Amino acid sequence: MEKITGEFHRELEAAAASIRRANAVVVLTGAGVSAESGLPTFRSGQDGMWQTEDVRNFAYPDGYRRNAARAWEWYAHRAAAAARAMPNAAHHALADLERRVREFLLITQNIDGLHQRAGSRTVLELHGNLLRTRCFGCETLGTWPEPLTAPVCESCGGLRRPDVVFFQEDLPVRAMARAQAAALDCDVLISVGTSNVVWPAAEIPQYALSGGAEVLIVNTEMRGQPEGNHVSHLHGPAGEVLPRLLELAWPQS
Ligand code: BV8
Ligand code: ZN
Repeated sequence: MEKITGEFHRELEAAAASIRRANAVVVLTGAGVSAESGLPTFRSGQDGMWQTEDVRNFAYPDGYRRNAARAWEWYAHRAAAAARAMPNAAHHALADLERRVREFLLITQNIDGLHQRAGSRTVLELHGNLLRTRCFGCETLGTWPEPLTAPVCESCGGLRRPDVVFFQEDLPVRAMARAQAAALDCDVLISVGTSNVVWPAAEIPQYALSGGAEVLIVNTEMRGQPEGNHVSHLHGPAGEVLPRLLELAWPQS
């Protein structure tokens, strides 16, 4: 984490006080929370996945259908990497936070399942879950086949895909409605490791601000992040900032 300057320490202390006082806390996470588990993010750093692979060919319905075999293999490798990855200190800190706060909701854009493996219980997956597969035709759910078979559905012969939300596909309606309502009602929203560019998830911090909440941004890069009187930027890797935040909020433990 950046050298703990006086200013940064004061920001952490103030953020910790907001969390300790809060009755309802909502957390919104993105790929940055899994970066310290070794999973590449989409748009940050040199490992940004979208920098290497053409997202248009794999993560859009038409692109996926056109490149089905390659796209299926790309997702199968990402699913295997997610299954091999271990939750990091940020995931564990968020599971700990859930146990300490009266009302808590973790909303994630991530599809790697690491929050659940770290013990988080109320997890809302806005973009689906990479560890499940689904059929474009009959919606039958499944898990990854090993070795890589062609993505053909055994039930209807349709095309199989990962059970994730592609671009130009709607997010699960009930999950999004629940996320917006929780953000409107919470006292503190903590945004962790998201570039805030993918809609409609990117509007969730705005719901929290319009509901009068404090918004804490935990990120290694603050460009493009919400700003304002009720927004605090906690600059640093989530795996270091979040445990520190909890230590300050509940020092005895
Ligand atoms: C939809 C699954 C209706 C697939 C994903 C309004 C305005 C502009 C655009 C749109 C709009 N409405 C709709 C759109 C289009 C589109 C969109 O938002 N496009 C953007 C890119 C311009 N949205 C959609 O299509 C959504 N659907 O709106 O349906 C519709 C119908 C028809 C036509 C149009 C619209 C669907 C969105 C879901 C897409 N699926 N993933 C897959 O993964 O393969 S999105 C993908 O991006 C991932 O799910 C990911 O979670 C998500 C967001 O990215 P982040 O998680 O933020 O990750 P990123 O790499 O960007 O950032 C990492 C951050 O971590 C950085 O800030 C970095 O600094 C930080 N970091 C790095 N290391 C650390 C760290 N922070 C802390 N600690 C560290 N160690
Ligand atoms: Zn099918």
